Amino acid sequence: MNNKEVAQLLYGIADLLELKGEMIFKVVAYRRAAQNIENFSKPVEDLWKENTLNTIPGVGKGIAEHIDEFLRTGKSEYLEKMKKKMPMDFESLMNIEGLGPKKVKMLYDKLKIKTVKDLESAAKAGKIRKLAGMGEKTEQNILKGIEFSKKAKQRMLLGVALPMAEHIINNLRKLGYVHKAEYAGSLRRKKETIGDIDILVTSSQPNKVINHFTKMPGVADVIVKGPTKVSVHYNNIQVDLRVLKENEYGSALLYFTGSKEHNIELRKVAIAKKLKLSEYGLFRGNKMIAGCTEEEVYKALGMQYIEPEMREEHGEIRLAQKHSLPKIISYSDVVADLHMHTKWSDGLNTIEEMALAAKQLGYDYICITDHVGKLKIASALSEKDIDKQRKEIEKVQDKTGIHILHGAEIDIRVDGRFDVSNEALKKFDLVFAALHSALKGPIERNTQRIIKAMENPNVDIIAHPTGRLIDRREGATLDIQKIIKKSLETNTVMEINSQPNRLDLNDVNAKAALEDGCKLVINTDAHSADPLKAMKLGVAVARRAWTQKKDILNTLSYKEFCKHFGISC
Ligand code: DGT
Ligand code: CA
Ligand code: CA
Repeated sequence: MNNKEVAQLLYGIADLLELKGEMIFKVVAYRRAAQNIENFSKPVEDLWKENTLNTIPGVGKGIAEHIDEFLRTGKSEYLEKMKKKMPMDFESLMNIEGLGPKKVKMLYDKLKIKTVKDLESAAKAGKIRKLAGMGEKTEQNILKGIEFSKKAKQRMLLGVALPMAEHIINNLRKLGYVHKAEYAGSLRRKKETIGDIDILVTSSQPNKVINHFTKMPGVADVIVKGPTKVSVHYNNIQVDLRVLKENEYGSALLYFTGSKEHNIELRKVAIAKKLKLSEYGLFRGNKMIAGCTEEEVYKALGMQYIEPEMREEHGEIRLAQKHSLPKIISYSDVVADLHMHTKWSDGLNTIEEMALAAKQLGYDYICITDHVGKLKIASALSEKDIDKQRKEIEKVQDKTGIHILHGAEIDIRVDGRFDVSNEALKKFDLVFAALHSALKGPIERNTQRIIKAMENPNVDIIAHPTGRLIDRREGATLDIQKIIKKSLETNTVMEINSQPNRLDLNDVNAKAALEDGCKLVINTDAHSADPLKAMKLGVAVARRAWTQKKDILNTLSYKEFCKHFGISC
């Protein structure tokens, strides 16, 4: 069980307690413990084995007992009992955005709504708007939420699928009878969500590979099995494994990486050269002329190698034929992480712990950006603590030897103003502004909120510009062209946020910004040490947007970076 699963258990208990009408302090205690576990830098399972669960903030004896049972047995009697007593399909209803325990209870009490289907019919019949505190807009949002959850359920986040696929290929590569192993498909193209995982290996003993694979821990059931191909369910996602011969590995990797649209265009290029391209190789008549590696196939087609993240048939083939593809940013080009939180606001680690973790990842400099202002849910710092925090940052910088900038993340209110004074903002090296609430407002208002923030000379960066959460909410609709224009005019930079369910800006918006000449930054927004490792997800988005190293400001050296933002260092 990972930390997320344990946190999910406690969130579930908190929701049910709230629905039952338990005292609010009890509900809050469970949620706080869940949040801390989610962000905790060590696996809860390790602490459990060491008998030190109580070192996690907010985990007392009672909560530790629930975790113990859950880790021992894989479930919680307490939670199951409570669930059984609920008259409605509580879990599915809670998954609809905008519905919390209170609303679920009211919907049952007043309209006898038990399932998402009941909810959909009631909303469509206009019954929900008549309830106290609901209104027509809530009803519309519920319908949108139902649609969204239907779509979201079918795909998995890149950040969740990637470690699973890496685990599988590392396992397969260790087998003596497996030569090459790689993941293909949308995962290799690093799309933000993944339908299924495609794995390719080479081996002269396909039977043995397939038998080994179907017995791997995590494989729930085998969907179809053939001599060189098998599909299984692995931790809630389908995994297709194909075993290939050495000489066809490149053409198969090319084919199964896709995208389908890219493949179709490549095949046309082959046909124009009187060749035939398939997953089995590139052929002239019956003679195979390439297939062992992707590089040799592209070369034989008279073009440059195309990075997987660019294979979406967005003009990359034409450029590769002219040998004028841009050189996109590589996963090791980023030398700093500029957006992270510490115990000073809603983070879980100290400044020193974050600095040491960043140093270990090889960064030259970082920026600490705790929430500042009045945002309660983020335990924001008040203005009077800014100088104190700066002193600590200076101390940690001396001690750890990594450059640390003093930043802040501030909330853009509905009226576009901040709850922090300009005098206070001037104290920071970097100021990030971001939307955190009222994202459903009209496009004009949300666009204006960002524009107003950009116009403030103290604001340097707009964090996670749309505020979307891929699996939970759509985010603000924005007039991205207007925002791009303002970004150039005011030199305010937009962020690609690497949190697995944010990836915001997304690939499309990032590409639009770059094409107009904007610079961007890529950050993790980590709330504890471990999520600092998510940087590669943001870089993946940047690569899908055809970003070059020069477009990303946190590839600059510390000196050059400070010069760009006018920071004295
Ligand atoms: P996903 O799994 O929905 O996130 O997206 P993909 O791109 O991984 O799609 P998937 O798993 O159905 O197929 C893997 C690759 O195989 C796909 O990217 C391209 C190739 N492929 C699949 N079906 C076709 C097809 O009908 N025509 C062509 N040209 N290629 C295909
Ligand atoms: Ca796939
Ligand atoms: Ca597939």
